[in-house]
Amino acid sequence: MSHSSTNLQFIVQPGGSLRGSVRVPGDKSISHRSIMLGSLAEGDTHVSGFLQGEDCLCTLKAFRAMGVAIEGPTEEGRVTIHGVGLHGLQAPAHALDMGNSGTSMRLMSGLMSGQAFDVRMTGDASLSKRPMKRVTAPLAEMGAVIDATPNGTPPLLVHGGCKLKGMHYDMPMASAQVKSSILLAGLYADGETSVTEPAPTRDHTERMLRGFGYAVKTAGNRISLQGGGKLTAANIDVPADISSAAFFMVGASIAENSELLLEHVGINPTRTGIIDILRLMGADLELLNGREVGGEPVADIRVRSAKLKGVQIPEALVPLAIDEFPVLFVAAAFAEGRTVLTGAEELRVKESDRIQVMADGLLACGVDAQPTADGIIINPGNFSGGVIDSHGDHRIAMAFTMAALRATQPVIINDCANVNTSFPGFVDLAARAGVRMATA
Ligand code: SPQ
Repeated sequence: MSHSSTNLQFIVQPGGSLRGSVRVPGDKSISHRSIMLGSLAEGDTHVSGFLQGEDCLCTLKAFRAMGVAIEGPTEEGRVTIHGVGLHGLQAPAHALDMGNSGTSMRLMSGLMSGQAFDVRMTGDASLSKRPMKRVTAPLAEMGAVIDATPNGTPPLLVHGGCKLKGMHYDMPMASAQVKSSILLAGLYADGETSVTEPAPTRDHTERMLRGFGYAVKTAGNRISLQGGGKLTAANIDVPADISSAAFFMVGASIAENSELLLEHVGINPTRTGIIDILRLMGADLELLNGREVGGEPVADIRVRSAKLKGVQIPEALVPLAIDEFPVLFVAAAFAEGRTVLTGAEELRVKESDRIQVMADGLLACGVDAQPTADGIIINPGNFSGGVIDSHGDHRIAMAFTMAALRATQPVIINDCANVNTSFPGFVDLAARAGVRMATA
């Protein structure tokens, strides 16, 4: 699956500008949740703009394997889910393969804890190294029984037939996946389940639960719900993923003579750290035609080339831009003055160790990048080009693709097949916008 052709290479020639209009594919976080809640709802859920990336397709196939009839996705991203209700899933005949997707594994751990049957969940080489104790430990406090490897990594065996009880969990790290996993288990628990988060994280689970008619209370940093309710089918229009748009925001900012319109981008305030940080760096970003689509704010974003400056990134913005740091480090490499990031140790447990892998890649291209325990220090200048190992991490591959726009030598990126996990069609879209790239 996602790691089968690890040798896909991006060969990106230096220079170019980004121009025209681009609509990047649908939001990954919202697409996952649309399948999960649509499957557990009563009635038919119609989704448009669904992300047909491998990660979301893993979630879709998992629910099909548990007896949910799902039509699509069509070429335009339409999916119809014939919901079976919160108690209508059936035991799958085989282990559920979550591929490269941390979101699938962690959110499903919560949901599967409430089922009557056992479920085994596996993942690829990268997912098999990611920490799962952050969800299995609090879920065990609720009464779930989940087996993992001695390191707390996948594969997981979630035992069925456990009686869950509601509880309060004070989250030690800012993680939307941990929050969502516990709240989704809470649907099956007796009484109230609540979490407090140390900093705001993406709130798509809470928004979508409410969209499906389930009461979720948010009071400051505390989010709570009562078990035993029901979900009612709803229609979901998935906006373009701001995490995918981010590559083009940075590309158009650093490449000379660029002017790019990014269409229909989700601008949920728990996701817009990339806009705030780029503006602090002096980027020219204009939000146009703001509107609300299916409970999520959306806008078109116009980006023009700008002279960027290095900044100390405010820690409060870190969880709001957590997936955008690989490409933000590229912006920093072409800015004037040093950029310092702290408070971002979570980057070390993503699809790769994004601090180390980005530092290695920047160094390979001639940039002074010093990794720290919880961040990085980037002294810009001297980006020539070079050979990058993406370590199978989609966001590393796409970040260095954009760096080539300002390189003086080609940028060759290895192990790029996993770009398909979040951004199918990236190569064609980037080439159409002005990136001089080919694959081998
Ligand atoms: O699904 P996965 O592999 O964890 O994907 C990533 C990504 O970069 O695409 C993280 F590596 O996004 C996460 C994100 O970092 C998606 C997510 C969600 O949909 O709830 C939440 C964030 O993770 P976390 O651990 O901070 O909760």
